[in-house]
Amino acid sequence: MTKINENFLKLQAGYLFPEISRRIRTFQAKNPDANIISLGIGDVTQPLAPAIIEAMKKAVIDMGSVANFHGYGPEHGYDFLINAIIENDFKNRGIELDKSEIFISDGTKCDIGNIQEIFGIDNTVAISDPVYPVYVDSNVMAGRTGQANQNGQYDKLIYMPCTAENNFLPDLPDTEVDIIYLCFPNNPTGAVAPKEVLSKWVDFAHKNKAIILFDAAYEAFITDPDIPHSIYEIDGAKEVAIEFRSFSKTAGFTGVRCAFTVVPKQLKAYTKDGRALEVNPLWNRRHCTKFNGTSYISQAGAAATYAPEGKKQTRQIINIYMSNAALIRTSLTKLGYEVYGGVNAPYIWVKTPNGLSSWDFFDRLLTKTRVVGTPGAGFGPAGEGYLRLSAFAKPESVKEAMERFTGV
Ligand code: PGU
Repeated sequence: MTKINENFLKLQAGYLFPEISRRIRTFQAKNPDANIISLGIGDVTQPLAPAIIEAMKKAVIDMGSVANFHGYGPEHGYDFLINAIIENDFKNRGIELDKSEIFISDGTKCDIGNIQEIFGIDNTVAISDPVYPVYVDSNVMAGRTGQANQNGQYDKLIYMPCTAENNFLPDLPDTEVDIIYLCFPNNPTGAVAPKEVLSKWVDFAHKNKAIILFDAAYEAFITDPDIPHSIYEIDGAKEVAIEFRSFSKTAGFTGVRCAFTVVPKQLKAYTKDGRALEVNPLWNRRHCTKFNGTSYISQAGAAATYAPEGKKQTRQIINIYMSNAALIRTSLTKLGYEVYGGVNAPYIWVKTPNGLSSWDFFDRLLTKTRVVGTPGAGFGPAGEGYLRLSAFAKPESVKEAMERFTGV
């Protein structure tokens, strides 16, 4: 008799984004003529930059010749990409990394979902609330939580509420924790963490012998020059943090797939009898065993984002999304909404009007305006009463969506 992993039965609903798609499909089936605008899932809409297309075309041609064909690549990723990452994303900010500390993958979603596998099941996990739902769900699946209560909070997880009162920056937990998930620029609130906030977390992790899992998938959207792009800009962070980066939003790779994870050599975790061990070889072992590398073509495209033309072109695309964000912010503010984010992040966090629940506001928007957002409650209990709008839509769609908002 095959037993299932009963931890999956603890999961409360379907994964957030397929659930939203299901509701949209139901609505569209009943209203076939409705012209729906999605500001829901954070998925890019602009085509890839020409420099990326050129690099990927060349890589495809390589694959068609005996001399330049590429089969399984190195599990870590190709040196041409790793070296470009080290130079451009880190060295430029005063951070020295070794090639063996970078692991190229096909997405931050998989990496951040998988990383918890190398840590013991009895670790106490602290998670900002609201946040990208993968952190919670992957720990539920692993069995690191108990059941959810009626507020949607899982037993044994430490929730760190991020509210307007604390500027959407989590307070340090008052209990001991072992693993801390931080996401800056934040999905969904759009909040960013200044240096002193990150330093506070790095100190806390040192004191608690804890590890920070730092999701920086949106670092390219930071506009404020004082905001760190990497947690390694903080002294001592290499001893306590793993950082996740993705080309998905930076370079429009949601459909191409390429990302990377940084696991510094200095980072240690502990055996039950208190021996400190390097984490890097554990992740290396896991990565090599369960992953066969990101496609050569994707990595060639990713490397093109670091060449001068690629840099310029991807920046222009990010600017399009950030103009969308600015338009959403100003339009909704004019209409009297309380809005956050959208300045250093591609998400706008909107307080629902008249105390509506997140899902009620989602339904009202969809039926009255045919605009789709993401209910804040889907990102955690503290997201209740908010809706997230994504700036990744086409500019003309965002413009029209904002016109339709006047009719809510
Ligand atoms: N990390 C964060 C914080 C994200 O918001 C997303 C995507 C990812 C990682 C995924 O990165 P990949 O490298 O593309 O795997 N969040 C989107 C898409 C939803 C999803 O399920 O990933 C969003 O709308 O929140």
